[in-house]
Amino acid sequence: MSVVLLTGGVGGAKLALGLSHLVAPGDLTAIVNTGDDFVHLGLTVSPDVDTLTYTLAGLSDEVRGWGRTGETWNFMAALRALGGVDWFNLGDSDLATHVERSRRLAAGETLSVITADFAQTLGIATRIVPMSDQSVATRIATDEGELGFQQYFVGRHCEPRLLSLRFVGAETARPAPGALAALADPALTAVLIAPSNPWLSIDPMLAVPGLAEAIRAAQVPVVAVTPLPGGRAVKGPTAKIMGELGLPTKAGAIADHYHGLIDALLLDEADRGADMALPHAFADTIMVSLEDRVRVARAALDLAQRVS
Ligand code: FO1
Repeated sequence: MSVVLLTGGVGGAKLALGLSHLVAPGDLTAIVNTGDDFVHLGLTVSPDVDTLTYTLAGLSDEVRGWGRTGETWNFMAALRALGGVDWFNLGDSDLATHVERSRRLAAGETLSVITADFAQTLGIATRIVPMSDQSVATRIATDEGELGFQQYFVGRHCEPRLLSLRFVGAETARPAPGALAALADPALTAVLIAPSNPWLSIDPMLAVPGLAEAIRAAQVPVVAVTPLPGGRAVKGPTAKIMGELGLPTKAGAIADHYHGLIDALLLDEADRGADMALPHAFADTIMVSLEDRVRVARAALDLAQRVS
């Protein structure tokens, strides 16, 4: 059984960890959003790739939801003392990741190779594959003008009203080789879409020409896990964005968004009573403990098997 997971950051990393307990080592591939990536202080930061890596290595800060556990902040304090830019926080250990990644990128290596090496060094069996080795930058048109993803998300705490999104570079980007290889694997049994923000985290991936086509060509069940249990996002601006896009904050709007891509949607127990033609199942999708993560992963795999 080989499984592909399309994922953004924190929620997707939780599901990836659950899946890693059910799928044989090496048979799980997480294709990760890189639309949030940006160059900050001269360093290439890949937040979702790092969240996956730190989570699967047992190094993530569970409370903050990003960065490393046990982090220290001497670099930020020193930067602040110099009057430097401090709206985006880079912890001391996390900084090593960005410095080493940036050095290797400048030397001509791809994000895929660097990410795979980091994962191997940290003892991670799951393949962590960026959606593309070419730059795709999510930009958000708001009532305050167009903002880069991190400017919007961290700098402005998602407060401006979102009008539309674009993914700069997507037209000429290609899916990372590891993403296409995982989707073409004859042993592939399911593609799962994490409970990540469909507009901010999954759409950048689907904007890379060839990725959605490769998912469809795999001819395996595609199952999304709702990012909106009971009409509310666990964390982050999904519900706010849906409102701003004029969409009802209901499971049906998630099903509509993924229309033509998914075969089934895993809903939360709080969504019982939802009016949905698409095949679906219910589970407690809130992931706090490791058992929760494994439960949601199992429910998603069971649903995939049911619709296969
Ligand atoms: N999120 C914040 O809310 N504030 C930060 O200062 C911040 C720094 C940061 C540094 C490295 C990293 O990998 C992630 C970081 N994040 C921070 C999280 C990140 O901005 C978002 O959570 C993701 O891009 C959305 O998935």
